[in-house]
Amino acid sequence: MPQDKSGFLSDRMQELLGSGVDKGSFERMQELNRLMSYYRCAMMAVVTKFNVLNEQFSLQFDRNPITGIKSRLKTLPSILEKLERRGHPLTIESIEENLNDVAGVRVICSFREDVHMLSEALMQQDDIILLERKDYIRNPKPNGYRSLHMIVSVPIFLAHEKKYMRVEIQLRTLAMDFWATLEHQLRYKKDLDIAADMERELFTCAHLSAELDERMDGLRQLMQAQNELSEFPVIDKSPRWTDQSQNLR
Ligand code: 0O2
Repeated sequence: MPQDKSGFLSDRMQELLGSGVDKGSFERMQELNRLMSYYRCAMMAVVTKFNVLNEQFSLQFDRNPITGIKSRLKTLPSILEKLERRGHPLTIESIEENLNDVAGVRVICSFREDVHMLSEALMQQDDIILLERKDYIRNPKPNGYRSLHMIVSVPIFLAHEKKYMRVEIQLRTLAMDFWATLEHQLRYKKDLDIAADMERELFTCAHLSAELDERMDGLRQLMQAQNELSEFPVIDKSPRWTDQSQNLR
């Protein structure tokens, strides 16, 4: 983004909505609000799907595979910046056509195997279309980032029509989320190129968090095996905490 951030934004807003307060710009503003509200509905539909899966799996396995669900809508400045960076037209149609991550849902899981189990369970639902899948758990990013990303298309049911909207879903474990959240904060706060030794340290931390996931998976498998052999299986009767927060960060 150029030096003068507010100047950049007001120029791009003008391009998107038109200059001055006329009928055209008012209509475009309404159209933009409508689009953002469709994205919000799609986001809510995906959150509900995961809440239902969590409920069902917690009955089946007597534990919650999901420890938290967060969601966010991309802000207008961030939408404009991304369209510009990718060389797409700054129009309302272009947002829907070219951006996959205006609506985002992040699902935090207890264990690694829950991530893949939940993604498969979601994809078995016949109203959801998978557009893209990136498995950064099996193939982490060079900096150590791990998560499972999916771009899906979900229907929202409006008064007189059914409309498909795209939502970006990120599934990760608590350990992956811990690393990604802090890494994002460190990068964001600095807002400059990260030093090579800091990069290495972050990579080491990513490796440690992956090891933690592996060991916790091992423990869970061990306990499950013991439980299966036991005459009196241990059933977790403690109350379940649910995350009601709706913000990605
Ligand atoms: P925000 O506000 O978190 O959404 P694209 O999504 O099209 O821009 P790309 O690179 O194909 O581009 O998408 P990718 O790799 O699927 O990653 C997109 C999102 O994943 C990012 O969104 C982050 O949320 C998360 N992510 C990807 N790489 C990293 C990383 O190295 N560290 C952390 N902490 N998060 C990462 P945004 O747009 O950056 O922001």
